[in-house]
Amino acid sequence: MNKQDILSLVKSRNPNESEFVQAAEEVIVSVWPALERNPEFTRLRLLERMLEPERMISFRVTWLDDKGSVQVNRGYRVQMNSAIGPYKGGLRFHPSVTPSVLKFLAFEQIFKNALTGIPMGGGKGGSDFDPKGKSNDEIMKFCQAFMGELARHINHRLDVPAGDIGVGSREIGYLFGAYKKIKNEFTGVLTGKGIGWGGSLIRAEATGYGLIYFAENMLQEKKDSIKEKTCLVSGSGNVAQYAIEKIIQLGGKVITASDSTGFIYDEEGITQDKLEFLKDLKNNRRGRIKEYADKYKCEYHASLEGANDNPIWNIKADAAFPCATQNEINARDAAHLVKNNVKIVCEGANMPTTIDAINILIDNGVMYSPGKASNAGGVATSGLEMTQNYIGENWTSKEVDTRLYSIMKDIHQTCLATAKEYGQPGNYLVGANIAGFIKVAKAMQAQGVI
Ligand code: NDP
Ligand code: 2IT
Repeated sequence: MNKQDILSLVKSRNPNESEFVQAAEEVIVSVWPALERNPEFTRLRLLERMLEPERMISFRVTWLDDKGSVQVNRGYRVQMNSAIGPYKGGLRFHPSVTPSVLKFLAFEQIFKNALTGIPMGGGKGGSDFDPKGKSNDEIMKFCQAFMGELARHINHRLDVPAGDIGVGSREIGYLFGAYKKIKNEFTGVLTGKGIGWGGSLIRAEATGYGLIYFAENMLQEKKDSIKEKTCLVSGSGNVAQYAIEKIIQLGGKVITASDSTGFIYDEEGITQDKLEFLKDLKNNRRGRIKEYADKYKCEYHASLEGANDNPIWNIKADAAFPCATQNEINARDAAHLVKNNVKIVCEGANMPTTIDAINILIDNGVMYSPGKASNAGGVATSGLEMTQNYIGENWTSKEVDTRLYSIMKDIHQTCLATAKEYGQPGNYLVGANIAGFIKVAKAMQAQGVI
């Protein structure tokens, strides 16, 4: 089979799954040189095997809302690949969740987890449940109903979920409590737990901090740094908040943040005080980002229904960090970034850039890194949380942060070295995909046809 045959097979096997096909195409095209160098990988059909979930669970979640009405949602867990360790990956609660979205996320997670150097396989799960506008009690009842089924399919040595969009520390608490009650055991079956009951310091910060550590490493390659750079950040959730915090700490200036209703443009820059307001707004009061613009008297732009570009990416800056969701940078947005001389686009979200947009960035010399490399700090620190749970220790913030920094540095080096080895120096997409793929492929090869 050539790469077109594999892509056609993926399309015909997964009809109407555009997100999964997109993630698959990106990987198939970029790892192809590795298959050409290793005919055994092709004979064993390793890439085709990786494209098929080992197991996919779909279940009904029924719960009672505050009015006493019955609500029905769909829950899922995609157990994608366990060649190098237990399934590991987040849970997403958002109305846009479909099998296609979770399969793309689980597929990317295989390679991301391999890059961390920690033994973790790939998985992802979630529900089409919309947490927006729900009371705390409703969130708890939903989490309990969801875990009522998921608990049968996970444990700390088999599959360890964590947070993602719509699942933060509050939801992990309710999910963990439900699991413990059902199974009558206290184990590290979820990561992102609270400090004091098995959680790791720095896990909340890890994805955003790790992203900026990665960007700093990329910039160092050009004898440059984040200091004094003007930065665009999208999103205002977990990843965006801590990306902004680390940029501030390193002397950069962040001028945007967004949510699903619009974005703010704060020309003066988001300071630590303003960030604390944003954290409280999003994590506790669960309000809209417009409140930031009202308080600090800066520009606010509401999202335009049906718009074919995203105006946040047309603001003049040196660096861009998409930290909201998939496909938030399309070809037109990429053209705007190029026109404005943006030097670096580093993905905090998973697959925020379309394939056309990635090509435009790379062809125009913008430094670009795929989420599976630059956002791996979150899952890597989840791996550190699992290790602490297994050995019964709690490491200090400094210890975890030092490990996180060194993991991001190693991933950066691995990407660069692999890209060079395959004749595409500086191409982080090729480096990340091939390095992750080879690690998993070798494990599958050693474990036989299963
Ligand atoms: P959160 O739920 O904390 O925040 C998500 C943010 O993105 C919110 O500001 C949300 O706005 C916005 N958003 C979500 N969906 C959309 C949409 N369809 N259109 C526009 N804006 C949207 O999630 P995280 O910060 O955890 O996740 C953000 C991204 O990072 C995701 O791609 C996730 O997969 C990825 N990621 C997360 C990791 C983690 O450890 N949490 C690790 C690695 C990657 P609103 O408030 O209006 O919903
Ligand atoms: O996309 C991701 O890497 C995450 N949502 C974090 C997964 C994890 O298990 O910590």
